[in-house]
Amino acid sequence: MATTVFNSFIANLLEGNCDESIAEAKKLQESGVSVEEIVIDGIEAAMTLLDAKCTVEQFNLLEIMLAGRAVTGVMRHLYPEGSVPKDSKGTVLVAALEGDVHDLGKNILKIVLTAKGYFVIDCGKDCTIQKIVDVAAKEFPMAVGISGLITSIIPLVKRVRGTLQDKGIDQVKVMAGGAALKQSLAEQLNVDYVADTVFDGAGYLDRIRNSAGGQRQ
Ligand code: B12
Repeated sequence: MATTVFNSFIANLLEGNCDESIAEAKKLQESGVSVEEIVIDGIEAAMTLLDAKCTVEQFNLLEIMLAGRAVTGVMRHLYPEGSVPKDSKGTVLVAALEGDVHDLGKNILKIVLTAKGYFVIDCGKDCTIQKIVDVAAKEFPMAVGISGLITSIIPLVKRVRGTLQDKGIDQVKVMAGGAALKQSLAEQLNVDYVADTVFDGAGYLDRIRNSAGGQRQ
């Protein structure tokens, strides 16, 4: 997809213009751009530019928060709550681990998985492994989705699956994603799958649902 199509959308996200960003997203949809492309080539690209803009010398928290609010507004437009299917394909826990306060990616994961038919329990950001274990012991999810934006949480990510298994919760798949984790291999993080995008993650869940037992990837 030619990036120029997204220029105005990205500019409005970066300016934190929520209404204008939603209007641009509508225009893109009307011109035939898919929701997936809007998320990957629009929202993710805008955040990468925001990253380049917010250097240590020029870190503007307000600017980042306003851009985050515009992203949330666009996601609510792309996936209105009424569009959620009634029958759940399975339960998925999502979390950002202790020490990681980034939650835009996790929230997008929650919205997209919900829209794709999964029942999502959001354990929040800065979430302990113990909390994930406690919730998993009660809810018997098919998978846990860890969103990681900061590399310092990698040692914690590596412990999630083993801790669940130690508690006898061994059927649950652990899936990782987010900018700090997606370059790693599943074996390096000790997880079952590393997703490049949220849609890739949803595809993995669909595949493990369809193959009884689900092969480890
Ligand atoms: C916005 C932002 C913030 C906001 C967060 C607001 C919020 N509510 O989330 C605020 C200002 C609070 C913040 C704070 C900090 N941040 Co910050 N932040 C960012 C920024 C600019 C964008 C992150 C983002 O939201 N991306 C957009 C989302 C949509 O992308 P995404 O998470 O990758 O998600 C997509 C996919 O990956 C996928 N996905 C995500 N998770 C998962 C999970 C699964 C299971 C699946 C299937 C898919 C999936 O779905 C999404 C759509 O496809 C990044 C730069 C960057 N380029 O990432 C820095 C960045 C992540 N931050 C960074 C840092 C260092 C910090 C701070 C420590 C800064 C400071 N010095 O105080 C603090 C505190 C961090 C902490 N303790 O957690 C560093 C991390 C460096 C590193 N490698 O560890 C980055 C990379 C900036 C940098 N280059 O230095 N930050």
